Amino acid sequence: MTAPAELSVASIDEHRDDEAQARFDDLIAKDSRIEPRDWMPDAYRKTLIRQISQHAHSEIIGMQPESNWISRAPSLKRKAILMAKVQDEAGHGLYLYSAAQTLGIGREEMMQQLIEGRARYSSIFNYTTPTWADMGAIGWLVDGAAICNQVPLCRASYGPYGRAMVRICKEESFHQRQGFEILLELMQGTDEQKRMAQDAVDRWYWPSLMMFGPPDDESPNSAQSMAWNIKRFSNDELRQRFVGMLVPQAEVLGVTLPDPNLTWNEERQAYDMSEIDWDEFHEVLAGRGPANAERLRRRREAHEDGAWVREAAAEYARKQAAKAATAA
Ligand code: BYC
Repeated sequence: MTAPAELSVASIDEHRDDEAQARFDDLIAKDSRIEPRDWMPDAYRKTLIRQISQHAHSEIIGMQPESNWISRAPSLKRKAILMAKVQDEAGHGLYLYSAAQTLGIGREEMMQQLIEGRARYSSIFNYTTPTWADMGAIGWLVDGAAICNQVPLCRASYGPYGRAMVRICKEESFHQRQGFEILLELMQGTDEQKRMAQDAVDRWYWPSLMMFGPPDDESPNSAQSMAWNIKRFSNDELRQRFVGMLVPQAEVLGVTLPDPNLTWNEERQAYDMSEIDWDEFHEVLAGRGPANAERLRRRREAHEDGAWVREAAAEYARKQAAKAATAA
């Protein structure tokens, strides 16, 4: 059927957009997946690029606080486990950069945004790791918070993101258990080891709660991301769930969670807790955390050190393509 003569090209395009939007809305309403081949609103694409690239950067920057301890881990076994964990984080970064690339952004562009300090990554990785117990606290608290936040993301409406999250979550559960086990061993050790474990928990507890993002009434992206089935629970809901998970685990470990107001509220069926220091959170986001400058400096250095690998890979790919073209 031909379009009536009086319809302009612009109105035909508008009609096509309306149809595409209706298809998109229908997929979201049915809780189905949006795939790279599907039409999607620009704002949905931008939101995903923002969240997935920030997530990828977090994984890559997140390698630093732990790799710092590989050479000093207390035994060969601990060294091997920590090396494997840090390698897993690199893998997570790569799945996530690949997922973001399906939305039309290049890897190089994302990397530039990161090393030029124009991209966000999780606030948690701007804290320092002065003792071995920090490896336990990162595994237990940071990976624990990551699992809480990321298990619902396995059902995110964007297919490549949700699928990447499935594997990432499996690996994160192992990471969380290894952190718990490091702390358990320290808590069964000497008084000094117990003090070291408690000190690490004291330093990482509040920053790990900040990983879930600002409170719901100050979270500009949540409502739209939830309407698009990217986020399934609000920042505060997940934070609350995380605290509920930690309390019994802290009892098993024998550590104290550093919040004097942490009490079970029978009526709400949830824990009451002290107010988080949001000024600290905003300082870290503004680049003024304890290790922001160091993390970016190290990332830039690693990027420059890796230039020859990227050049060699590109040259190899060029030669292979030339060979294939000659053969054809
Ligand atoms: N740190 O409207 P909101 C790991 C930003 S890696 C920094 O609530 P949204 C691991 C937020 O980006 C774990 N920035 O945002 C790796 C937004 O800024 P813009 C990383 C934060 O997106 C190695 C603004 O604040 N996990 O586990 O709806 C070793 C307003 O926030 C933070 C992920 O990336 C923060 N903590 O919700 C070990 C999970 N919080 O972009 C472990 C995926 C908020 O508007 N991401 N901001 O300028 C998410 O689930 C969501 O993006 C968030 C924030 C819950 C983090």
